[in-house]
Amino acid sequence: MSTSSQTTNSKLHRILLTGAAGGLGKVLRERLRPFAEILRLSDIAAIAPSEGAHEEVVSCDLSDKAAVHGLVEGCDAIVHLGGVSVERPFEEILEANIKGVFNVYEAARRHGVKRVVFASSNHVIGFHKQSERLDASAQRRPDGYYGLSKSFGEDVAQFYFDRYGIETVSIRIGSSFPEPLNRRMMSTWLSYRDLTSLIEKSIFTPGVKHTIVYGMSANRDVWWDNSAAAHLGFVPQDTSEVFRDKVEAQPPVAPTDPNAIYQGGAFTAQGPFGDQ
Ligand code: NAI
Ligand code: 15L
Repeated sequence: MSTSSQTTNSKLHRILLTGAAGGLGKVLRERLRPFAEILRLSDIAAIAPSEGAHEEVVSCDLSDKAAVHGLVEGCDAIVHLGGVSVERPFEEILEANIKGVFNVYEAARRHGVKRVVFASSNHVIGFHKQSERLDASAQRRPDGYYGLSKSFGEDVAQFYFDRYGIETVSIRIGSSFPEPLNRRMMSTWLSYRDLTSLIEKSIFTPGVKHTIVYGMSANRDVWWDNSAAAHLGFVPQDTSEVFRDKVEAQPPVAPTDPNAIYQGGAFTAQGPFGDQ
């Protein structure tokens, strides 16, 4: 992060947001506005046009190396949300997530970007049981090609810190939606307010090296321990408890259902696809 382009302690000149047309991207388009003079919004899908000089809209396929290098040039930090966000055939994951994350970091290296916030996922550790409590050093147990791609992304982040000093916060997001959609998400839910706060901390906290943090609100029954990321100063403000009655009105989940066994829930049983 170049201090020369930092206008205050809490505002950069230009932040790149990939995945800007997605569910979280649309939310963060508004919520990241205070953190940069210019937000560069990018996606392979159509994005609503720029609403003023504080926004730049750039269409880009993350698997296109040259396009990504152009996209990253001139940015002070990258919030990398773009990619396939569910379990899909490996070839799709390979292009968007694996080549995509590599292209983003190579471009960051070439263009001197020193801070990345990487949208990792709980599916990096999805095959751990819900009875386990994990910290950031827990063995990774990806629950599919998607989880594998996020695991690769975390390794890329570590490599680019060790080799080039590019700092990253990898946020293993639980389930970030307006409200928890099922019993599993009572543990994994991350409110949009808490997501925004965590991204703010991830952009501006000095000296994060490569930090892994679990993205969850202050839920009652959690599986993850964020003490290794205490330096971020992230204190979640919301809790899934306020939705408990609504969620528990849903039919019970069978004890043999992956949603009741594994931290990654149904992702542990999706695929393979076709002949893979
Ligand atoms: P989303 O699927 O709504 O958004 C992802 C965006 O990436 C889409 O707009 C899509 O068009 C774009 N994209 C896909 N392939 C691309 C490519 N080749 N080039 C450029 N853009 C491409 O997902 P959502 O929910 O907004 O999640 C954002 C990020 O956070 C994703 O990386 C996801 O894996 C991660 N995440 C989200 C969680 C959640 O609960 N919403 C939980 C864990 C991780
Ligand atoms: C994810 O990684 C997905 O991107 C999101 O759509 C949810 O399925 C979430 O995990 C989850 O585990 O609930």
